[in-house]
Amino acid sequence: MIAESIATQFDVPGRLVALQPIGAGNVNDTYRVILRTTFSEEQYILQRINRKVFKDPAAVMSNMKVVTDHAHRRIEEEAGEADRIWQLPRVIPTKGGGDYVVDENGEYWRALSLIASTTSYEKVSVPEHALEAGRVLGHFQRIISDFPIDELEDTLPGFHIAPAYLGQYDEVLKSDGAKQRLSASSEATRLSRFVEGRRDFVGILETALSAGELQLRPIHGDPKITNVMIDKLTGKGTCIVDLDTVKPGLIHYDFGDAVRSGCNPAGEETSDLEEVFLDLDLFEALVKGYLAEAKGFLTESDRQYLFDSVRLITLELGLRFFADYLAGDVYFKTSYEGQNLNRARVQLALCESIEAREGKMRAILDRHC
Ligand code: GN1
Ligand code: MG
Repeated sequence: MIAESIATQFDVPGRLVALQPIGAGNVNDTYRVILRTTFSEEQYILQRINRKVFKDPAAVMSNMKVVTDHAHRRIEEEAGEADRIWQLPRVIPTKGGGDYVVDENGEYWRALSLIASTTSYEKVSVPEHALEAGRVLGHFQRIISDFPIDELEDTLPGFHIAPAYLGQYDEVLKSDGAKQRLSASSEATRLSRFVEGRRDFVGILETALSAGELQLRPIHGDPKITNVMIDKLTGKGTCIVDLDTVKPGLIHYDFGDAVRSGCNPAGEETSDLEEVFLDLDLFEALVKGYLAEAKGFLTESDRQYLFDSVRLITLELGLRFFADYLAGDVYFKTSYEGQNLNRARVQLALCESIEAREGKMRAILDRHC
């Protein structure tokens, strides 16, 4: 197996004992690597970067290196005053001193330090967890907020640009395969109507950016709940992982993504739409946790768009899953037929629930901002 021969090329002592696939993640392939020496055990995370998604994996690694170096420094500087031990994985070099290994098929592999004694969850059911998710995102955004964006490459052009996803969806709809899938399923037809009714809303953040109301900053890009690591000993959030999409963007993409994944108790993969809703108690907790860190760098305009970002990122992900289903599952990994359609149903049901709670969500934001 290729992964095994790759696993021994990083600068970690010991003989390889096991390579365990870690299921989470819709894009990259991830393994936990276990090595043993005569005296101890070493573990680290090995990942194959999905080249269909990330066309320039070297740029992904370069961003990851500079941002983690910066963040590690900031964590160290603040360690004396912190209420917890913040962590962030580091890129483990290869034995030759590089940041990644390219295999014989041209695939890129990287090694990251494992944040031991932490775990993450697919779903959130208690406000304490949502609060930690908000806090972890706010902390990450804060410690990278002074990193110059012109030193970051755009690893995924178009990522979170909602009007561009709508454009891709329109392109996909022109193909025969998409037309067939759409007409064969009443659910798909229903979703397409849902999207149609929201075309005017899709440009809201990009318009605010062009108008100078919002500005680009370094962002995480993918702060979904499974990327928020919770310390098993203290129950506190101590780390955010999955730094592929760190790049210049709007902090709103992150806030919206954290809320859509951290305040829907049913999670992304449920098939029971009745269970899907935006839980206001979870939302209030997440907002509190986020603002505890983010209050200092948010502008008045930033605050004005926080509610819209939640609605938009949820709609956007629904649209992305839906377009991928119609295109024949070319982007997100799937394990059963129709999974991307189901994921789209969940996100669009969540979007509807968010719309129904707009007044209450805005009131919560006003109370805490
Ligand atoms: C993908 O790889 P993963 O599972 O962390 C996707 C995110 C979506 C998420 C939905 C690069 O993230 O944008 O929100 O799936 N990442 C990319 O589960 O497209
Ligand atoms: Mg990711």
